[in-house]
Amino acid sequence: MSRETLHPVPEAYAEQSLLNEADYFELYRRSIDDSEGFWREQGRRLDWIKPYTQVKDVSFAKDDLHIRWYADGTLNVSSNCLDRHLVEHGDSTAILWVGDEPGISREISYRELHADVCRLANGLKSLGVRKGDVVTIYMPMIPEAAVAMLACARIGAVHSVVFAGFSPEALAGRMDDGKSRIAITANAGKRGGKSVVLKENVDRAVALCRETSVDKVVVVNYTDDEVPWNPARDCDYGELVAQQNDDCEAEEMSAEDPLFILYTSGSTGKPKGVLHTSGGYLTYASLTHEYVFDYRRGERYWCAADIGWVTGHSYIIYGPLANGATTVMYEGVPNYPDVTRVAQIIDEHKIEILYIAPTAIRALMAEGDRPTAGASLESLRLLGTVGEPINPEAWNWYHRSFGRGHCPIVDTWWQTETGGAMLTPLPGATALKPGSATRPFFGVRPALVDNGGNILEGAAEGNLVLLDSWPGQMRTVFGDHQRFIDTYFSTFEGMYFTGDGARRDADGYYWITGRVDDVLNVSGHRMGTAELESALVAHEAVAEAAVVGFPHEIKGQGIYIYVTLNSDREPSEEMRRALRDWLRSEIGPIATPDVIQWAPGLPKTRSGKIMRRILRKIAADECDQLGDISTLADPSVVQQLIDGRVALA
Ligand code: 6R9
Repeated sequence: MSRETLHPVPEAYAEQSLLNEADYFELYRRSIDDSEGFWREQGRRLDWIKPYTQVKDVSFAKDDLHIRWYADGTLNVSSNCLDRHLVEHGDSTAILWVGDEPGISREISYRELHADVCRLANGLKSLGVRKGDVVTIYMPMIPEAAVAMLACARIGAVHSVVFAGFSPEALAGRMDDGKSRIAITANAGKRGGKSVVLKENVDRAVALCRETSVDKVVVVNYTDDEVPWNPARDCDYGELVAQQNDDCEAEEMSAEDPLFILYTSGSTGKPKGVLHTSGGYLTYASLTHEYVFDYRRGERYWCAADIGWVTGHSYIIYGPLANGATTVMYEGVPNYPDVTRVAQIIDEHKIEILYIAPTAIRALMAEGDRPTAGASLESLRLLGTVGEPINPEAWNWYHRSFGRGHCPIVDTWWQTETGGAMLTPLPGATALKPGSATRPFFGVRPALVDNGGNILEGAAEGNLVLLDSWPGQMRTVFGDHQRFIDTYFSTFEGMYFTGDGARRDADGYYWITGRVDDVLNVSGHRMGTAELESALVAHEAVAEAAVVGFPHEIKGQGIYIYVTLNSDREPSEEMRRALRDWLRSEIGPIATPDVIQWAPGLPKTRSGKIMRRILRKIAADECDQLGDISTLADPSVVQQLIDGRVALA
């Protein structure tokens, strides 16, 4: 099937959606021609304590970079997600929590969630947490994780959620960077029938911290697991909230006060603390959630991400709750206890909208018809994907199996940095092409540029940039504003550089071709090759290492590692295992390499730069397409690497 197959907007959508195709074009034009007026209006979807008079104050110029939205307005994000729904919708379900084991679920109303958040907010205050403090959240997918995020927002503390799959070393690095003095965790988590160690990881991380001293660890005693306890530092979540009042006045925050930090990988060095602020971020998360999912109150909406990633922030927590939605929070994994789990959850809870990563779709697709055989899936009306390009085969399978051929699929392209969806279909307005994230959302001005920064017109392929700001844009790299400027605004003058490549077809549809920088996307998780390499060379046996991605059927990209050992070390299976374990402990299981190849030397230019292009070709088994290797300092290493690869296979 050609990837240009067009799926027109289904009739039911064209008639009943918030917007049809003509509406989209009209509103899009307005959002660009009168950006200030458009966003002035959209900001009103939130409740402001002091209404803004200023809307947009932005410059992308490298020497005058500033990004401010609604700057003189004040609000509280948690009030917008909770309090304002209480009068008319207090009893409707805010969070539908689905446990790891089948048959276990819980519905939490807006009223209950509000009370839980207030109690923890008061509890955090009693521990001395103040406005502007950074609170680390390292939690399983349980309702307390959402409560913790919202409680921070309520008192003006800045949360830094760290994915519970990260190692103590990675957690410590993030706590240090944020100078975080308090962590919220659970004794353990459950995922796919296994227990996940959390509190012990926090203990180890706290001991590793160099830049901060963590004086409080709040622990949800969620499972029966016994964990070591330090009475001077550890604090039982249940006891803490039991003593608290269930009302807590929300802190008045400026629109530009920080809401959260979320660490993400870049092409160089250690992970960056992406900082998002309050008013603009919530406006954008709420607006995109409503329009991208064509969301109506009362519908059950399931974003199957983890709160450790930005998708969980914007589309499990902030966007849906700002809109008074019922958001499903699932503790487990898509294939536990078996591959029918996702379909069973949809049927059991009559879920209308499913938003999930291509890697999960591909993993289920590998099981043929089994994941949806015998399921009704009658309640579903819309599907979505996020995190990586979806190949047309997986798109078609998703459409046919879960979508029963009639549910549209919104393929949403965005980034931790963008706060919300940027290129995306709107289900009532956009005819779909499998594999394309289609068109820009309101207020978004994408462009393609060549390597010299020249804007390409019409059908073209190039570097994806954004020409103007939108309210959900990140504001800085926490603690390192220069890195923010260098990373995003220095490659192409006056433009935000996404790090992605894309193609635009004759219909103006965008097709993301993947990262053009040294960032891998493994099962939708971002990983910098530099981060992996610096962890590898920190191992006592390693002299040098280079990491590249290669095409992987399920994960999208796999991790391929070339290692040169110190001269007194010998390659062996045992060494391979040791390096694999090392990466898992330095970063986490998501950094487990797929291939480790011993490299007597690496292909370098005369100036010492590793030519990754060559390493990528070898890893992809495209040794006949290496291109020009004459600029290498020692071209003979290439043949050694090719021979080494053959020996591996
Ligand atoms: C939301 C999220 C961002 C990177 C991004 C791009 C890739 C995300 C995509 C997609 C193709 C899509 N990406 N969505 N590529 N189509 N629909 O994933 O944020 O973890 O920061 O990753 O993911 O390469 O630059 P984040």
